[in-house]
Amino acid sequence: MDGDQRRQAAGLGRTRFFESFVPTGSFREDVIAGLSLPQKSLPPKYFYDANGSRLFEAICRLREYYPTRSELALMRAHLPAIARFAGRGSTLIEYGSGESLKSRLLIRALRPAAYVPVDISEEALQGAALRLRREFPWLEIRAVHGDFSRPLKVPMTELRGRRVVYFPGSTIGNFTTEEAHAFLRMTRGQLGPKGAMLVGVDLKKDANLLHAAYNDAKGITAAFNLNLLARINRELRGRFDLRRFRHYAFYNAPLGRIEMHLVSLVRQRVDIGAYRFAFDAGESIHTENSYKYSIEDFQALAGSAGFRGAKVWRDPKGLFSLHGLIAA
Ligand code: SAH
Ligand code: AVI
Repeated sequence: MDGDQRRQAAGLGRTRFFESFVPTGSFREDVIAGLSLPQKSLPPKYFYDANGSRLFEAICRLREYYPTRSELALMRAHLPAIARFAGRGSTLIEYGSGESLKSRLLIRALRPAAYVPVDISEEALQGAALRLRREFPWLEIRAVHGDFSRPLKVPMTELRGRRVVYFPGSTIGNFTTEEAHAFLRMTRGQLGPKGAMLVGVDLKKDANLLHAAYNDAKGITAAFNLNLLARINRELRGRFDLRRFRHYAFYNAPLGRIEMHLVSLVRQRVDIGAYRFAFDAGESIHTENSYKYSIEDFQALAGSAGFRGAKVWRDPKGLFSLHGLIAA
């Protein structure tokens, strides 16, 4: 989005933008800290700069990446029941809204009093808000640029109706179990006693299907993973040579998660500003986990965070689930 479009977006009648606290220094600090660990690792939230968000949108349209298609099929198949559960006229808060693709279906069915998309990617958030504004001119939109892995202020004053938190895409799978628990507890507090939550959760399945979804033939997932190094080069004066790293993703069955890594193809040193990091040939940077749940495991996790699983919907092929949670 260029400057003109941005100004246009900021001035859109019922659309308002809010800056939550996204500390600018933390990218550098997290990268230096993560690359200093014995198993080098980087937080997946840093995938999503403008380029990373575009690559993720391309992943969602890949033949091999079944989660988006499955969740959309699930929503279409069960929309009336999902809408009854969430309730018309509520305030719909979406964490990790990205391009707000699935939310369109909900917005049409719920006619919420307001829609509050929250995302770390300013570009994705602004682009989505512009498109939603055109499609739903009656809708009050409060777009929040912020990081939901930290305590986050959501502008809720004067908002009417029941609060419904929507967390689709199995973004919850990118958290460890402890992080997912903390996140669910935070949202439980925001909802109040009458609120509800809708969480999209990817299910355990044949490891070959999982493997294909994270190792697509066109190499878009590889480009998405490698963009993290390109981002470090762009923003932190990094000197990664992307040709010397390779995307590696596999299903870690005992831990029930896809792991994404960037593997150094040679022994090398890489400078990032004033810091220098050594890599052995074959050494990796762990960039993402994507946990896959059984229905029972996820319900138990939600239960431990103060929710009761009131409804579960699955797509026709049984690949993906949507959980309707209410306060226990
Ligand atoms: N909800 C969409 C997008 C899922 S991708 C869907 O279901 O298709 C994950 C989204 O979460 C991205 O848009 C990314 O920018 C955002 N995100 C990831 N980590 C985040 C964080 N810590 N805080 C806020 N947004 C985050
Ligand atoms: C956003 N998140 C749920 C995606 C996932 O499947 O874990 C991110 C992704 N990583 C590789 N492909 C897609």
